[in-house]
Amino acid sequence: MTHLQTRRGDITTVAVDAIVNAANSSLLGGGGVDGAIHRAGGPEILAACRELRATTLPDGLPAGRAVATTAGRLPARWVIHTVGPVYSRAENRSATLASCYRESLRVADDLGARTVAFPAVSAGVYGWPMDDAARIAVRTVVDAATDVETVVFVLFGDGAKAAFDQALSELAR
Ligand code: AR6
Repeated sequence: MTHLQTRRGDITTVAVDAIVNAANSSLLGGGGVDGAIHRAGGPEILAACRELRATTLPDGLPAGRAVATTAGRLPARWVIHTVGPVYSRAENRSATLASCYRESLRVADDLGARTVAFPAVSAGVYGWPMDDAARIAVRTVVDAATDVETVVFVLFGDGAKAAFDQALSELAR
């Protein structure tokens, strides 16, 4: 069974086997956690992303999928890039958000990663309400069939940490 933890902080500083990036389909960088990961990890990560675009992912990475690269000079060994869905009131995209977590864990299993850190995918620029994003994240990781032993949700800010703690406590009930 996978052990779930929450922590407040900056995911680029976390020493786990793999950290997950909330990227966009281009894989060529952006703001938020994506910008922070590329800044802290250095140009090796972008070079690996460009290589993926030139080879296996000419059209980019679709929402709900995940792919791994080096973590450059980050303390983690790998970065697993996933693309969350943009939040929509008109359309329920929860299955795509759940897929980000499931696919990231599948990639982690392929790598042999045992400890994985996630940010709150889609809950920043992509506009997903934090409470709902947290519930989907926690439920999907708990239900996933994975060899990953520990998942740490690394949350930026007290509100995000409280939302994930609440989602975890709802599970326990
Ligand atoms: N460590 C942990 N969490 C962070 C960090 C960090 N260093 N920096 C931000 N967050 P976002 P999205 C939190 O916008 O909504 C990018 O431009 C942030 O507070 O990074 O999936 C990509 O290139 C929020 O709670 O990702 C895409 O274009 C959470 O991480 C787009 O944003 C996710 O916010 C993806 O948007």
